[in-house]
Amino acid sequence: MKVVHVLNGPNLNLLGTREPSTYGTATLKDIEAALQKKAKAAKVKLVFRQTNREGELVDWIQEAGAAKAGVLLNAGAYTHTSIALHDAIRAIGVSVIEVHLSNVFARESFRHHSYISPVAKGVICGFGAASYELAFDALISHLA
Ligand code: CA2
Repeated sequence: MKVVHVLNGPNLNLLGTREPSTYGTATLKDIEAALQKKAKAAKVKLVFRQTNREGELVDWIQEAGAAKAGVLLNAGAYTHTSIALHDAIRAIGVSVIEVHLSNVFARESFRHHSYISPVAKGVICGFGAASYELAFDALISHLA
């Protein structure tokens, strides 16, 4: 059975409570429920996690590598700062798709650079909660 790990970084636990004009009204639970439904239909095991800690994301990326799982990663603001996440993705040799709710390129210039993109299979951003679903579909067809 294919396994997909969906890893979410800092502040994404606040989704649906603030800044709806930037991040939409769906909560992280709503996004997880939509993905679990798609995973069930695709007969994929889905692990969905969120943390505010950079090192925990590194641990989870390594775990995904050990499990040979595909990864959807929304690293939040660590996208723009973390060489540790870049190195972890490089090291594991499984496919990682970078996901963002917002179109980071239409926002402040400090969000235009990503340490994840050069080591990701691809990037999906700007479609709100649907970014996760689009990324899931892309990962499944890539893994097939
Ligand atoms: O658009 C995305 O998904 C981001 O990864 C979200 C990050 C941001 O730093 C990235 O540049 C783009 C921020 C997540 C914060 O989420 C919040 C949700 C609700 C209220 C406040 C923050």
